[in-house]
Amino acid sequence: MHFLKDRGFVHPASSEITPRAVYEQRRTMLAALAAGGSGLALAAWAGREAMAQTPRPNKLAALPGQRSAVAGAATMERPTAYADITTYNNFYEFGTDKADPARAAGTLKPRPWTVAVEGAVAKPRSFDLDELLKLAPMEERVYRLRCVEGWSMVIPWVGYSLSALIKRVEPTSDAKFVEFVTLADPKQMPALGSRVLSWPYVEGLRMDEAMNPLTLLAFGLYGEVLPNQNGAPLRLAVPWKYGFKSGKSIVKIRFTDKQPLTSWNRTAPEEYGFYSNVNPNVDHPRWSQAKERRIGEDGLFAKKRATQMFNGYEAQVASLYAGMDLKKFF
Ligand SMILES: Nc1nc2c(c(=O)[nH]1)N[C@H]1C(S)=C(S)[C@@H](COP(=O)(O)O)O[C@H]1N2
Ligand SMILES: [Mo]
Repeated sequence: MHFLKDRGFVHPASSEITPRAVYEQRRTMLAALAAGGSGLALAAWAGREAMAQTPRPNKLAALPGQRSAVAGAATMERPTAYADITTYNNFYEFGTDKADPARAAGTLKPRPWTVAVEGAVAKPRSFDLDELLKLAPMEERVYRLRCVEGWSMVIPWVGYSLSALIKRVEPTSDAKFVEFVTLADPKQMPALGSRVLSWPYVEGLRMDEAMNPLTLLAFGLYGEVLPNQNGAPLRLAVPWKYGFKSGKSIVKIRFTDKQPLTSWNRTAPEEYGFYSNVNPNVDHPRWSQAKERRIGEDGLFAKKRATQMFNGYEAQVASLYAGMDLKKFF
């Protein structure tokens, strides 16, 4: 089969830290803070702790990643459980129920896989999955994911900045936007007959958004290759935008001079704009975006969390939108 289980792999990551060690580390840190430690040290420590809480679930092939140096790449929040991340999904090609993708995506074949990179670039070409896996060092990045529906998760991805791939193909001065086209194969995807969306699933970013170091080409999560339902073998993770901007199972990346017509924008233009930055002050026409339900915290007394501007990545990305009316460009 495509992905052999690989339990023998020696994974030298922080996942080997025992819960006990993590607990001791926390005590040390709190003591240091009480003694006047800096917020920066706390942030660095919390990031490390988040990584330490992400052991491999031992279900798929290992895909370790080194700690990322990208600012904002390690949220302090506790990662959502692997079981939740992999059973509560939006992947409409496999059905619209949250449980459908985990149930039905076994028919997706993530190998062999090629991604065509074309359009306004000096060096258009196709990349085989194995080439993509080796194109840049894999990093672990713990990102918040905020779905436009009002729920969120914290996902420890493995991947590298999309910019690494973009630089390889040398975009021309005509490249103002990037279009992402995902797989649409009725033999592998049972729900392509449904008309909830126009297929293939198309998404897009402005060139500077695509080049931002936070924009991640993800190949794995929790130290393993992506489960099919999360967009195997590669998908995007754009943490400051609503989840639907992060297309799963990408087969084509096209550079254009025009803003791409995305599937959601085509289906419901008054509800889903091109930018779709997470913004608690701009409501969806049919519901508020001020709060979110964190998956895994849905007990009887669980409080909703306040949604943060740019999903908490304001320091890293607000400058991309300086001077823009975010109510107009929603
Ligand atoms: N191809 C494709 N990509 C997709 C979707 C989809 O239906 N098809 N759903 C999007 C939405 S709405 C969200 S919230 C995220 C969910 O990603 P996850 O299931 O890995 O959490 O994937 C996005 N990418
Ligand atoms: Mo979503």
